[in-house]
Amino acid sequence: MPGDPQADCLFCKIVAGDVPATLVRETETTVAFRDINPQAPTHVLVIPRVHHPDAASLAAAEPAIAADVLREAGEVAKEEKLDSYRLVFNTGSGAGQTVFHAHAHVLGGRGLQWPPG
Ligand code: D5M
Repeated sequence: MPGDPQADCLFCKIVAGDVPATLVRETETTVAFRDINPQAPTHVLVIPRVHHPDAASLAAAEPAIAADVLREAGEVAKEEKLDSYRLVFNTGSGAGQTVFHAHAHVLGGRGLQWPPG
């Protein structure tokens, strides 16, 4: 079923507690944890507990949970005291997506260039 945990998904394993992560926040529908390979002083990933391969698929299937991810990204930024920050949803391997479970990158704590690479 869409949304069900996938045995081969790293982020489903983090949701299940089978792979350790440095948790920042948790809600009924989302988990936020520090990126293992930070690209900025603050680099947190916000993921839905349900499995969908990317942000657009999540929004199409479960829009309320997509909204939860966005709200939680804002809460992370507030807790990390970020005046400015960037939300990134890499979608597809050509855009750098490596984990095919929807996630928002919350990046901040340094100047961020535009356009991104
Ligand atoms: O983002 C996937 C991100 O996931 C990437 O920035 C590394 C991060 N990552 C990979 N494994 C882990 C673990 N175990 N803990 C925390 N963060 C992790 P993408 O947009 O798919 O490239």
